[in-house]
Amino acid sequence: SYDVICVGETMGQLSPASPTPLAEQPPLLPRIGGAESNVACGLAGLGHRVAWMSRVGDDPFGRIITRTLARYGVDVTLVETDPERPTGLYLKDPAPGGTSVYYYRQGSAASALGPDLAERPELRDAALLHLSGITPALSPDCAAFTRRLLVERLPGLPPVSFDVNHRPALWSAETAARPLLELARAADLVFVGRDEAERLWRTATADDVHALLGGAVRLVVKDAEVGAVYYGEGERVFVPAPRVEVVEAVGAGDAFAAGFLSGLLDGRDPESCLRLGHIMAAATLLSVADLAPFPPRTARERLLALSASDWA
Ligand code: KDG
Repeated sequence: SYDVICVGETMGQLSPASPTPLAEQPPLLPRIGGAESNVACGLAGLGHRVAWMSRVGDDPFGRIITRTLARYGVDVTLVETDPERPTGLYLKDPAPGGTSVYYYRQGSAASALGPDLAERPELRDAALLHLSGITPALSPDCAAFTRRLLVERLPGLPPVSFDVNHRPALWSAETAARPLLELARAADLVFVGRDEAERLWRTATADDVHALLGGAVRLVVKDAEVGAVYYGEGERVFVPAPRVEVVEAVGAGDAFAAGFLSGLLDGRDPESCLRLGHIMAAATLLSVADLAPFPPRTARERLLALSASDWA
Protein backbone atom coordinates (compact mmCIF):
# COMPACT_ATOMS: atom_id res chain seq x y z
CA SER A 1 0.00 0.00 0.00
CA TYR A 2 1.02 3.59 -0.61
CA ASP A 3 0.90 6.80 1.39
CA VAL A 4 0.29 8.76 -1.79
CA ILE A 5 -0.24 8.06 -5.48
CA CYS A 6 0.54 11.05 -7.68
CA VAL A 7 -1.15 10.99 -11.09
CA GLY A 8 -0.27 13.12 -14.12
CA GLU A 9 1.96 13.67 -17.11
CA THR A 10 5.73 13.98 -16.90
CA MET A 11 7.58 15.19 -19.95
CA GLY A 12 11.09 15.14 -21.20
CA GLN A 13 12.56 18.57 -20.64
CA LEU A 14 15.34 20.33 -22.49
CA SER A 15 16.66 23.27 -20.55
CA PRO A 16 19.86 25.32 -20.32
CA ALA A 17 22.48 24.16 -17.86
CA SER A 18 22.58 27.72 -16.45
CA PRO A 19 19.68 30.20 -16.60
CA THR A 20 20.43 31.60 -20.08
CA PRO A 21 17.69 32.47 -22.62
CA LEU A 22 17.29 29.80 -25.32
CA ALA A 23 17.77 32.37 -28.06
CA GLU A 24 21.39 32.66 -26.95
CA GLN A 25 21.81 28.96 -27.82
CA PRO A 26 23.04 27.70 -24.46
CA PRO A 27 23.92 24.00 -24.16
CA LEU A 28 20.82 22.05 -23.18
CA LEU A 29 20.50 19.24 -20.68
CA PRO A 30 18.01 16.37 -20.99
CA ARG A 31 15.95 16.64 -17.82
CA ILE A 32 12.42 15.73 -16.86
CA GLY A 33 9.49 17.84 -15.75
CA GLY A 34 6.09 17.05 -14.39
CA ALA A 35 4.20 18.73 -11.61
CA GLU A 36 2.79 15.59 -10.01
CA SER A 37 6.01 13.58 -10.31
CA ASN A 38 7.86 16.50 -8.69
CA VAL A 39 5.50 16.12 -5.75
CA ALA A 40 6.13 12.37 -5.75
CA CYS A 41 9.92 12.88 -5.64
CA GLY A 42 9.60 15.37 -2.82
CA LEU A 43 7.45 12.98 -0.81
CA ALA A 44 9.80 10.08 -1.44
CA GLY A 45 12.73 12.27 -0.37
CA LEU A 46 10.89 12.98 2.87
CA GLY A 47 10.48 9.27 3.54
CA HIS A 48 6.98 8.42 2.31
CA ARG A 49 5.79 5.47 0.26
CA VAL A 50 4.74 7.07 -2.98
CA ALA A 51 3.88 5.92 -6.48
CA TRP A 52 3.58 7.87 -9.69
CA MET A 53 0.85 6.72 -12.08
CA SER A 54 1.06 7.80 -15.68
CA ARG A 55 1.92 6.80 -19.21
CA VAL A 56 5.17 7.29 -21.15
CA GLY A 57 6.26 6.55 -24.71
CA ASP A 58 8.54 3.68 -25.68
CA ASP A 59 11.38 6.15 -26.27
CA PRO A 60 14.52 7.55 -24.59
CA PHE A 61 12.72 10.25 -22.59
CA GLY A 62 10.17 7.71 -21.38
CA ARG A 63 13.02 5.60 -20.05
CA ILE A 64 14.82 8.61 -18.57
CA ILE A 65 11.63 9.56 -16.72
CA THR A 66 10.93 6.17 -15.15
CA ARG A 67 14.60 5.64 -14.31
CA THR A 68 14.94 9.08 -12.73
CA LEU A 69 11.80 8.74 -10.64
CA ALA A 70 12.82 5.28 -9.49
CA ARG A 71 16.17 6.74 -8.44
CA TYR A 72 14.30 9.27 -6.29
CA GLY A 73 12.59 6.34 -4.58
CA VAL A 74 9.24 6.67 -6.37
CA ASP A 75 7.39 3.43 -7.23
CA VAL A 76 6.88 3.32 -11.01
CA THR A 77 5.08 -0.01 -11.30
CA LEU A 78 1.81 1.75 -12.19
CA VAL A 79 3.36 3.42 -15.24
CA GLU A 80 2.19 2.20 -18.65
CA THR A 81 4.36 2.34 -21.75
CA ASP A 82 2.51 3.29 -24.93
CA PRO A 83 3.97 1.54 -27.99
CA GLU A 84 2.74 4.25 -30.36
CA ARG A 85 2.41 7.64 -28.71
CA PRO A 86 5.58 9.52 -27.73
CA THR A 87 6.58 10.95 -24.38
CA GLY A 88 5.70 14.66 -24.26
CA LEU A 89 8.51 17.19 -24.36
CA TYR A 90 8.97 20.76 -23.25
CA LEU A 91 11.55 23.49 -23.41
CA LYS A 92 12.32 25.88 -20.60
CA ASP A 93 13.40 29.35 -21.61
CA PRO A 94 14.79 31.23 -18.62
CA ALA A 95 14.63 35.03 -18.72
CA PRO A 96 15.16 37.70 -16.06
CA GLY A 97 11.42 38.44 -15.99
CA GLY A 98 10.48 34.76 -15.52
CA THR A 99 10.77 31.45 -17.32
CA SER A 100 8.68 30.67 -20.40
CA VAL A 101 7.79 27.11 -21.33
CA TYR A 102 7.16 25.63 -24.78
CA TYR A 103 5.19 22.39 -24.90
CA TYR A 104 5.42 19.59 -27.47
CA ARG A 105 2.91 17.30 -25.82
CA GLN A 106 -0.15 17.05 -28.03
CA GLY A 107 -1.02 13.40 -28.61
CA SER A 108 1.53 12.30 -26.01
CA ALA A 109 1.36 8.92 -24.28
CA ALA A 110 0.07 10.58 -21.09
CA SER A 111 -2.66 12.43 -22.99
CA ALA A 112 -4.21 8.97 -23.44
CA LEU A 113 -4.74 8.52 -19.68
CA GLY A 114 -8.40 7.61 -19.95
CA PRO A 115 -11.40 7.18 -17.63
CA ASP A 116 -10.91 3.38 -17.52
CA LEU A 117 -7.72 3.86 -15.54
CA ALA A 118 -9.79 5.17 -12.63
CA GLU A 119 -10.85 1.54 -12.10
CA ARG A 120 -7.34 0.34 -11.28
CA PRO A 121 -7.48 -1.40 -7.90
CA GLU A 122 -4.09 0.03 -6.84
CA LEU A 123 -5.67 3.48 -6.65
CA ARG A 124 -7.75 2.22 -3.74
CA ASP A 125 -4.64 1.12 -1.93
CA ALA A 126 -3.36 4.59 -1.01
CA ALA A 127 -4.04 6.97 1.86
CA LEU A 128 -4.19 9.89 -0.56
CA LEU A 129 -4.25 10.67 -4.27
CA HIS A 130 -2.57 13.80 -5.59
CA LEU A 131 -3.74 15.32 -8.88
CA SER A 132 -3.40 18.66 -10.58
CA GLY A 133 -5.35 20.91 -12.89
CA ILE A 134 -2.83 20.24 -15.65
CA THR A 135 -4.28 16.79 -16.39
CA PRO A 136 -7.83 17.86 -17.39
CA ALA A 137 -6.27 20.26 -19.93
CA LEU A 138 -4.38 17.51 -21.78
CA SER A 139 -7.23 15.80 -23.67
CA PRO A 140 -10.94 14.96 -23.33
CA ASP A 141 -9.89 11.50 -22.08
CA CYS A 142 -7.70 13.06 -19.40
CA ALA A 143 -10.53 15.40 -18.39
CA ALA A 144 -12.90 12.42 -18.04
CA PHE A 145 -10.27 10.53 -16.03
CA THR A 146 -9.82 13.46 -13.64
CA ARG A 147 -13.57 13.80 -13.19
CA ARG A 148 -13.93 10.13 -12.29
CA LEU A 149 -11.27 10.39 -9.60
CA LEU A 150 -12.49 13.68 -8.17
CA VAL A 151 -16.05 14.61 -9.03
CA GLU A 152 -17.67 11.21 -9.56
CA ARG A 153 -15.30 9.70 -6.97
CA LEU A 154 -15.68 6.03 -7.85
CA PRO A 155 -16.34 3.86 -4.77
CA GLY A 156 -13.36 3.03 -2.58
CA LEU A 157 -11.14 5.86 -3.78
CA PRO A 158 -9.09 7.67 -1.12
CA PRO A 159 -9.25 11.42 -0.39
CA VAL A 160 -7.82 13.61 -3.13
CA SER A 161 -5.33 16.45 -2.88
CA PHE A 162 -5.61 18.82 -5.85
CA ASP A 163 -3.16 21.48 -6.98
CA VAL A 164 -5.03 23.88 -9.28
CA ASN A 165 -1.89 24.45 -11.42
CA HIS A 166 -3.49 26.51 -14.18
CA ARG A 167 -1.14 26.42 -17.18
CA PRO A 168 -1.99 29.32 -19.50
CA ALA A 169 -0.01 27.69 -22.33
CA LEU A 170 -2.53 24.80 -22.28
CA TRP A 171 -5.82 26.65 -21.80
CA SER A 172 -6.84 30.22 -21.17
CA ALA A 173 -8.06 31.39 -17.79
CA GLU A 174 -11.46 31.89 -19.36
CA THR A 175 -11.68 28.28 -20.56
CA ALA A 176 -10.16 26.78 -17.43
CA ALA A 177 -12.07 28.76 -14.79
CA ARG A 178 -15.20 26.60 -14.58
CA PRO A 179 -13.70 23.11 -14.86
CA LEU A 180 -10.93 23.95 -12.38
CA LEU A 181 -13.45 25.38 -9.93
CA GLU A 182 -15.59 22.26 -10.15
CA LEU A 183 -12.57 20.02 -9.54
CA ALA A 184 -11.31 22.15 -6.66
CA ARG A 185 -14.71 22.09 -4.99
CA ALA A 186 -14.76 18.29 -5.23
CA ALA A 187 -11.28 17.84 -3.71
CA ASP A 188 -10.49 17.20 -0.04
CA LEU A 189 -7.43 19.44 0.00
CA VAL A 190 -6.68 22.21 -2.50
CA PHE A 191 -3.48 24.12 -3.27
CA VAL A 192 -3.76 27.33 -5.26
CA GLY A 193 -1.73 30.49 -5.82
CA ARG A 194 -3.41 33.74 -4.80
CA ASP A 195 -2.53 35.33 -8.16
CA GLU A 196 -3.57 32.17 -10.00
CA ALA A 197 -6.99 32.26 -8.30
CA GLU A 198 -7.29 35.93 -9.17
CA ARG A 199 -6.54 35.20 -12.83
CA LEU A 200 -9.05 32.33 -12.93
CA TRP A 201 -11.83 33.42 -10.62
CA ARG A 202 -11.24 37.12 -9.99
CA THR A 203 -10.89 36.59 -6.26
CA ALA A 204 -8.63 39.13 -4.55
CA THR A 205 -7.72 37.63 -1.18
CA ALA A 206 -7.18 34.15 0.23
CA ASP A 207 -10.40 34.60 2.20
CA ASP A 208 -12.24 35.23 -1.09
CA VAL A 209 -10.89 31.93 -2.47
CA HIS A 210 -11.96 30.12 0.68
CA ALA A 211 -15.46 31.55 0.39
CA LEU A 212 -15.66 30.64 -3.29
CA LEU A 213 -14.63 27.01 -2.77
CA GLY A 214 -17.02 26.54 0.12
CA GLY A 215 -15.93 26.34 3.73
CA ALA A 216 -15.76 22.52 3.88
CA VAL A 217 -12.73 22.02 1.68
CA ARG A 218 -9.29 22.20 3.28
CA LEU A 219 -7.34 24.82 1.41
CA VAL A 220 -3.84 26.26 1.08
CA VAL A 221 -3.52 29.62 -0.66
CA LYS A 222 0.05 30.53 -1.55
CA ASP A 223 1.00 34.16 -2.02
CA ALA A 224 4.53 33.99 -3.45
CA GLU A 225 7.06 35.80 -1.26
CA VAL A 226 4.37 36.89 1.22
CA GLY A 227 3.48 33.49 2.64
CA ALA A 228 0.83 30.81 2.64
CA VAL A 229 -2.42 30.43 4.53
CA TYR A 230 -4.18 27.20 5.47
CA TYR A 231 -7.90 26.85 6.08
CA GLY A 232 -8.94 23.74 8.01
CA GLU A 233 -11.95 22.89 10.08
CA GLY A 234 -12.68 26.20 11.77
CA GLU A 235 -9.07 27.35 11.64
CA ARG A 236 -6.99 29.74 9.57
CA VAL A 237 -3.21 29.62 9.89
CA PHE A 238 -0.77 31.93 8.09
CA VAL A 239 2.97 31.31 7.81
CA PRO A 240 5.18 33.92 6.10
CA ALA A 241 7.58 32.73 3.39
CA PRO A 242 11.30 32.77 4.18
CA ARG A 243 13.25 35.35 2.18
CA VAL A 244 15.30 33.81 -0.66
CA GLU A 245 17.18 35.09 -3.71
CA VAL A 246 15.10 33.42 -6.42
CA VAL A 247 17.21 31.73 -9.12
CA GLU A 248 14.35 30.00 -10.97
CA ALA A 249 10.83 29.44 -9.70
CA VAL A 250 9.54 26.47 -11.75
CA GLY A 251 8.85 23.51 -9.49
CA ALA A 252 8.55 25.53 -6.28
CA GLY A 253 4.79 25.00 -6.03
CA ASP A 254 5.25 21.25 -6.35
CA ALA A 255 7.96 21.24 -3.68
CA PHE A 256 5.63 23.22 -1.43
CA ALA A 257 2.86 20.67 -1.90
CA ALA A 258 5.28 17.81 -1.12
CA GLY A 259 6.39 19.49 2.09
CA PHE A 260 2.86 20.27 3.20
CA LEU A 261 1.54 16.77 2.41
CA SER A 262 4.49 15.19 4.18
CA GLY A 263 3.64 17.14 7.31
CA LEU A 264 0.01 16.10 7.01
CA LEU A 265 0.92 12.41 6.62
CA ASP A 266 3.18 12.66 9.67
CA GLY A 267 0.35 14.15 11.73
CA ARG A 268 2.05 17.53 12.21
CA ASP A 269 0.08 20.69 13.00
CA PRO A 270 -0.87 23.11 10.17
CA GLU A 271 1.84 25.61 11.16
CA SER A 272 4.53 22.91 10.72
CA CYS A 273 2.95 21.66 7.49
CA LEU A 274 3.11 25.18 6.04
CA ARG A 275 6.70 25.61 7.23
CA LEU A 276 7.71 22.33 5.59
CA GLY A 277 6.06 23.54 2.40
CA HIS A 278 8.08 26.76 2.51
CA ILE A 279 11.33 24.92 3.32
CA MET A 280 10.95 22.60 0.34
CA ALA A 281 9.88 25.48 -1.95
CA ALA A 282 12.84 27.61 -0.89
CA ALA A 283 15.29 24.87 -1.89
CA THR A 284 13.67 24.74 -5.35
CA LEU A 285 13.64 28.53 -5.77
CA LEU A 286 17.41 28.50 -5.25
CA SER A 287 17.98 25.96 -8.03
CA VAL A 288 17.59 26.16 -11.81
CA ALA A 289 16.35 22.56 -11.84
CA ASP A 290 12.69 21.77 -11.08
CA LEU A 291 13.83 19.22 -8.54
CA ALA A 292 16.30 20.73 -6.14
CA PRO A 293 18.32 18.74 -3.64
CA PHE A 294 16.05 18.51 -0.61
CA PRO A 295 17.18 20.06 2.66
CA PRO A 296 18.43 17.32 4.99
CA ARG A 297 16.39 16.17 7.96
CA THR A 298 18.53 17.95 10.57
CA ALA A 299 18.13 21.29 8.76
CA ARG A 300 14.39 20.75 8.38
CA GLU A 301 13.89 19.91 12.02
CA ARG A 302 15.95 22.91 13.09
CA LEU A 303 13.76 25.23 10.97
CA LEU A 304 10.57 23.60 12.25
CA ALA A 305 11.67 24.15 15.84
CA LEU A 306 12.25 27.92 15.43
CA SER A 307 9.95 30.23 17.35
CA ALA A 308 7.48 32.14 15.17
CA SER A 309 9.49 35.36 15.58
CA ASP A 310 12.79 33.69 14.56
CA TRP A 311 11.12 32.06 11.55
CA ALA A 312 9.83 35.24 9.91
O1 KDG B 1 5.24 22.23 -12.08
C1 KDG B 1 6.45 22.65 -12.55
C2 KDG B 1 6.86 22.03 -13.89
O2 KDG B 1 7.42 20.81 -13.73
C3 KDG B 1 5.67 21.90 -14.72
O3 KDG B 1 5.29 23.16 -15.12
C4 KDG B 1 5.83 21.03 -15.91
O4 KDG B 1 4.15 19.48 -15.56
C5 KDG B 1 4.50 20.48 -16.10
C6 KDG B 1 3.55 21.22 -16.88
O5 KDG B 1 2.66 20.57 -17.40
O6 KDG B 1 3.63 22.44 -16.98
